[in-house]
Amino acid sequence: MLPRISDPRLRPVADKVANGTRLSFEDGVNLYRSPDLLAVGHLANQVRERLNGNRTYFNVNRHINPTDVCVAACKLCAFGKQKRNPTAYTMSLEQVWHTAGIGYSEEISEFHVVGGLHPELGLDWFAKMFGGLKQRFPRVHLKALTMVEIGYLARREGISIQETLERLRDSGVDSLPGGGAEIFTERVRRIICDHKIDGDEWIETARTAHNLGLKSNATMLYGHIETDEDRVDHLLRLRALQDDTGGFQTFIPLAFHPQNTPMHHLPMTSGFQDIRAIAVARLLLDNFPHIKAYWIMMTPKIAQVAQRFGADDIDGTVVEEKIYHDAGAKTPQVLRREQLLRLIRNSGREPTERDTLYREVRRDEATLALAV
Ligand code: V47
Repeated sequence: MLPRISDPRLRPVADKVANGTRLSFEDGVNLYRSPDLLAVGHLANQVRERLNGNRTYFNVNRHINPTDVCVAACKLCAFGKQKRNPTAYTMSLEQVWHTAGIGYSEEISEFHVVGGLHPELGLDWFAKMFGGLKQRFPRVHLKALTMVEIGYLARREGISIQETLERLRDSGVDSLPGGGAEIFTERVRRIICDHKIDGDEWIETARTAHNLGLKSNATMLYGHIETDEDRVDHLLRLRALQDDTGGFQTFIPLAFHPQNTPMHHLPMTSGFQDIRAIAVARLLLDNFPHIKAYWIMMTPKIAQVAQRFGADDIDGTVVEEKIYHDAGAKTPQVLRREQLLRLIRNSGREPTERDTLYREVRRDEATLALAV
C-alpha cells in the first residue's frame, strides 16, 4: 500500500517502481528535487525489500591505510599530505602487517586497504604487502586499492591497467573498494579532484577489474558543488557499466565532510540529504544488489534509519578510520559486532553477517571465531 503521494512528479515513478520499469534521467532529477522524502523513501524501501527482504548485512572488517602521502592534493580531501609535510606517515611493510593484527576478539573477515598516491611506492612494494598479509591472514579477504590508486600505479610502472590488476590479484587482492569515483562530470572533477583519473578512466578501470573476475564497489561523493543532474549522470553511468559486467556488489553514497579541506567553507550535508542519497540510489541503481549506509560517514543513527529508506547494508566494525576523521567526523572509529547487531535489530531488520562477497558468515558464538 502506497502512502498518499503529495508530489505529482513522483506518481509516474511510483507506477514504474510497481511494474519494475527502469527509471529515466528525468525521474532521477525529480526524485532529488521532491520535498516528499517519505514517498521517495517508501518507494526505495519497496525495492529494497523486493531484493533483500528484511535482512541488513554487515561484516567484521578492519581498515588499513598504509600511507597518507599523496601527490594528488584534491580539494575534497583532508587525508592526503605531501611527502615533506612533517605529519605525513608511511608504514613499513612490518608496520602494515602488525597493524592488521591489532583488533578485537571478533575474528576479522575483511581488510579494507587504501591510501594516498605515494610517489615512491611501486607495484613490487604493494605486491609484497598484500602477499605478506595473505601469508599471515590467509582467511581474510583483501578488498584493496581504489580505481584511482590502480590508475596511478599503472602509469607509474608504465604498464596497462589490466597487467597492474593481474599482478595485484596474483599477490592476494580479492576485490576492490568503491572509492575515488567522486562525481564523474568533468566540470566538477576539475575543481574537486583535478589530478585524479577522469570519470571515463574510473569506469574503464572498473570494467577491466570486473572482466578479470574481480568484484568491486562503487561510491559517489555528494554535498559539495555538484548539481542534481551531475548526481543522476553519475548513477546512470554506474548502472550502464553494471549492465555490461555485473561486477559491482554495493553502492555507497558518501557525504562530503568539509572540515580541514580546502573547501571548508561549505556546509555539512543534512540528514534529509543523506537519507535521500540512499533512497535515490536504491531506485536508480536497479541492477545493484546492495546499497550501503556507511555508518562512519552518516553516523550510526542515520545509517540505522536508512535501513528503512533503501539501504540493506551498514558496513562493518572498521576499527580504525582516517579519511573521515581527518575531515572532522565525530563518529566513533569502531563499532563492535555486538553494537552492530543491536543497531540493526533496533531498526526492525534481521542482522546478517556477510563476507565481502555477501556470503553468509557463521561464527562459533563462544569464541566468535569464523566457523567456515
Ligand atoms: O574516495 C575523501 C571520500 C572515499 C572526503 O567500498 C571524503 O566498501 C567526504 O571509498 N569528505 C574513501 N568524503 C572511502 C570509500 C569507502 C568507504 C567505506 C566503504 C567502501 C567500500 C569505500 O572517501 C574517497 C572519497 O570519495 N572522501 N575525503 C571528505 N573530506
